Amino acid sequence: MAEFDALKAKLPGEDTGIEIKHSICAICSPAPHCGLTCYVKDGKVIKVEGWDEHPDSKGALCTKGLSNREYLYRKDRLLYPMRRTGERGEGKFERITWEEAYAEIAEKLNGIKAQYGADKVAFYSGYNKWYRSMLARFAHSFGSQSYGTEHSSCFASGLMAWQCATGMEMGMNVMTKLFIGWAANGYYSMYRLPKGIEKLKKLTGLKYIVVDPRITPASARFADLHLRPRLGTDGALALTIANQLIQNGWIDKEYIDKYVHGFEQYAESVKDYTLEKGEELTGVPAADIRKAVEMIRDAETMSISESSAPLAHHHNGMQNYRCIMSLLAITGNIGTPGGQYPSEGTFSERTTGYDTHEREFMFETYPEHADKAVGADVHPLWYELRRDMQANDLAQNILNQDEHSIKALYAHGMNYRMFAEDGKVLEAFRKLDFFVDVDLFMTDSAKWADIILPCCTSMERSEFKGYPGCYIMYTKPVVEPLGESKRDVDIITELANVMGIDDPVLCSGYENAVKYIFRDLPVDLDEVMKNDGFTKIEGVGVKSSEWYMEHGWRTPTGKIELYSEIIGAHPEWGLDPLPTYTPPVNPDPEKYPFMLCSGARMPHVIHSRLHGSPWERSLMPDPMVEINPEDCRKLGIDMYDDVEIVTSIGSLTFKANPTNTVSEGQLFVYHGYPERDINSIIPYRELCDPYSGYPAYRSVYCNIRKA
Ligand SMILES: Nc1nc2c(c(=O)[nH]1)N[C@H]1C(S)=C(S)[C@@H](COP(=O)(O)OP(=O)(O)OC[C@H]3O[C@@H](n4cnc5c(=O)[nH]c(N)nc54)[C@H](O)[C@@H]3O)O[C@H]1N2
Ligand SMILES: Nc1nc2c(c(=O)[nH]1)N[C@H]1C(S)=C(S)[C@@H](COP(=O)(O)OP(=O)(O)OC[C@H]3O[C@@H](n4cnc5c(=O)[nH]c(N)nc54)[C@H](O)[C@@H]3O)O[C@H]1N2
Ligand SMILES: [Mo]
Repeated sequence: MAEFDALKAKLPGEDTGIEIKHSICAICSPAPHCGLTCYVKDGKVIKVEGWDEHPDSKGALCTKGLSNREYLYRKDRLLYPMRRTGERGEGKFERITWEEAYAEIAEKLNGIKAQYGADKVAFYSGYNKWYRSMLARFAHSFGSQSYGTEHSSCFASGLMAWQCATGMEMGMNVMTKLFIGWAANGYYSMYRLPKGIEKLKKLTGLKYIVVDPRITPASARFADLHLRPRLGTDGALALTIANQLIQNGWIDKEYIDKYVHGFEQYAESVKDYTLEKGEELTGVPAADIRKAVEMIRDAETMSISESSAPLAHHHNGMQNYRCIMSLLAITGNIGTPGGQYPSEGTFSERTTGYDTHEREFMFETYPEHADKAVGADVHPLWYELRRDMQANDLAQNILNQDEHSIKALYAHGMNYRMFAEDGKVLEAFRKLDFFVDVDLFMTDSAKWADIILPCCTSMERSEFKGYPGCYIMYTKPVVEPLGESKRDVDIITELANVMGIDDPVLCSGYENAVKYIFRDLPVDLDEVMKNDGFTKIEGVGVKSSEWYMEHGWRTPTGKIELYSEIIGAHPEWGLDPLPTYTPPVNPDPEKYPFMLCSGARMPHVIHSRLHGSPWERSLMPDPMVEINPEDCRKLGIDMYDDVEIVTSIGSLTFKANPTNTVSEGQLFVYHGYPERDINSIIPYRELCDPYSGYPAYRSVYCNIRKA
């Protein structure tokens, strides 16, 4: 009886046969990657909870993390390599061996290389980050610049803004006196951050401004001031604040003279942004803008959060960041104590506190003389700063069917529904000579592949994982990989070997590649691999902001550039070297009086991934549109009515969710529901950001009516 109870209670021990093992959650971005405690019995995970000793997450786990067991055992997990037997997209496949799969891929990709050139093969990675340095090097060593990732829509736009300003990438600082959560609702998208902020508010009297069109848990719980601009108008708001600060002399003149480039031109360019004009452009009452200006004036130090998506997903996306960052520059808050410290991802897209040779590893075999990466012609600033393919341009490149068109696509985690106007992506898939997709699940995108390869989850593999505070860990599988699934990195290595790629470092495999990347660090990775927990690398560090302030930033002028010399050197790009504002594009204001934001985060799902987990799906089963009750009244819409959203390229039906959290004239819809694919009605090219190439997922003019 006692034994029975212990088993039912899932207690670990010899009597129950339940073992405790540790891993990390890789369902969301590399920033959290929270620690998992897995209860394992008979080779199966039977329960998952937070890992208390994890140095970063310290036992915390969100709804998504708690569903790792469901995720691992999802019914549509891919278990074997497969070859397509039916039409593309039809979903008919036959099981093949790994040897057959590799041989066929090698023959096809090497054949395309011989006939059209290596640069006619594109390499793509979806959201997942851990194998990316291997995939990038694989693409480059094969001879193609066209390696691209979900960064084509996420995170990198902000990095580009910081690159223009300082040559470094982003980094925020909550140990400040005034924090602006600009498009930030961590309660849904970064669940550990708000707890820290709540604490700091109590301990240090931190002042907090939220800039968000909606009322959110963040605005309700800790905003001292909540500014609610209309979607996509943040640039105008920032420039209005800047002009007030300049006109009133509430700026740091000494800092500007010493460290900032282009202030005179900048001040001239913002001088028409009066409070009245700011209110007209953004919808934020002039008195509220004035309040924000005074809070900035009174704050000793200031830092601003770095949204990776909501500011970027607009026609003025990258410029929105630059406008916002300019507030830090003119108030002396970049690289100074309490202000914002630009920093860089040093390993697997995390700022770990130690430098590695990762970027060198990814780019030392870059084929400079190959055809430029896809998108370089349409989005030259993207190419200049990132050197990757702008994946949003891939579909059009293929559909052009000219001498620059990509013929084959090799992808890890392709989800066509992440792209705006994604019907075009399917059209492009149809035109490809060859398409390989590596995924965990039989996704709707995998169904279009010629060969599908099964990879495994974080719980079934080993990987090196770095955390801030100079930590490194080598995780251990808690269970055997399901079926014949393998680690992404082993698939890349084994394929590179079969293909005969002339790159001994890549072909020697992941563990050796990471040793190469870590070669100058005082740490023995063989020891790290033996260790079950974390290793702290002692006596290491990266160049500090103080160092850059003294020796100059990595910009053409060595200063913090309000006027970007990189953009200024290329008038043919038609881009503005100064941070400027242009409103979202409305193809027909009569027809499209509403503004749609698609994609603000839901706490329990992430993109395409968890809609297939019954647990998570049950929390918000129906695709809904949030709409202001006053708009509902005017349109005769009730709670849960079917309503149709119409854009310039199509229409889709959702359930109405009237709520005062959104303002009149604005609609919020969530992406990721396969049966209501909002990206199928979001136009790409005419709305996108010309600087970054990002789609304007969050400022789409549209109409709404009762269905
Ligand atoms: N309308 C709208 N669209 C958006 C956004 C929005 O806000 N609104 N947001 C954009 C943003 S910010 C992002 S980041 C993108 C994200 O979009 P995607 O990158 O498409 O994200 P996911 O659907 O999470 O993951 C892609 C695929 O990776 C697979 N996968 C998971 N783990 C692994 C693994 O370890 N290895 C391999 N090989 N595959 C794996 C998943 O099963 C899935 O099929 O969407 C963008 N699209
Ligand atoms: N639970 C969960 N967590 C996630 C994800 C997920 O899908 N689910 N996705 C991950 C990914 S890929 C990303 S990129 C991040 C994104 O995470 P965040 O950058 O936090 O993005 P969101 O939650 O989409 O948006 C934050 C807030 O911005 C507001 N917003 C929308 N448009 C605008 C605008 O034009 N101006 C202003 N000022 N505010 C605006 C929204 O109302 C929302 O409340 O989250 C990551 N974390
Ligand atoms: Mo993202």
